[in-house]
Amino acid sequence: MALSTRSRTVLTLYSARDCVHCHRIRLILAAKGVAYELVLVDPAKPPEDLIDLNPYHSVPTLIDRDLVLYETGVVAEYLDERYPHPPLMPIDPLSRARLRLAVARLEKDWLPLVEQCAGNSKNAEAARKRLRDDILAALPLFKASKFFLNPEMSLADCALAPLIWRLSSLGVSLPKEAHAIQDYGERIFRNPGFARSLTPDEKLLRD
Ligand SMILES: N[C@@H](CCC(=O)N[C@@H](CS)C(=O)NCC(=O)O)C(=O)O
Repeated sequence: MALSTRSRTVLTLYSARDCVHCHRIRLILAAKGVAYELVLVDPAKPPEDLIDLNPYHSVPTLIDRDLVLYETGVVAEYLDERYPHPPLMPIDPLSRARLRLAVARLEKDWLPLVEQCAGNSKNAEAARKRLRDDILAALPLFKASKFFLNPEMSLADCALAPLIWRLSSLGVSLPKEAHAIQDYGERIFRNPGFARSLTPDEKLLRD
């Protein structure tokens, strides 16, 4: 499926139908207007070609001619360097380090909770509470700048927005006082690139 006409398709992305990690990569590609072939797979039953390409059989997996990349952070940084416009990282080392640390914390603390929120078990309820509490504790950061820790959209937003998009479908509701977080999400969701980043299944996750 070609998502943009700005560049010829040379990339293939193996992606799940609903996955925060894959969504992060689709959002980066959409923000940069890069066309690619999207191969939707069931991560529980990876196809033979993905098994041959990636020792972990995981998605997202990106193919750029002879290069095969996996691990979402590696793919994200590669795409930002391979397609420098618009840049999704600031120029100065201090801001870059701050954003990288924010992404590392997201990957460690928040994104693993997404899978744990599924279902009605006590563990799922605990994961929803932890996600809600953690996000609310970060409210001042959402108020501090237009995008996350940065005046422009960055790789950190591409990691965070897929999570904010899913909150209500995960059963995590935020109080009215936290409208800065909803406002932050809306700023990204109303960008045409965001709509292009969604699979049909992900479109249904939010009204
Ligand atoms: N460490 C991986 C995690 C990505 C991940 O958890 N992907 C899931 C789909 S949402 C997956 O491929 N699971 C199947 C597997 O890992 O075998 C990354 O950063 O890319």
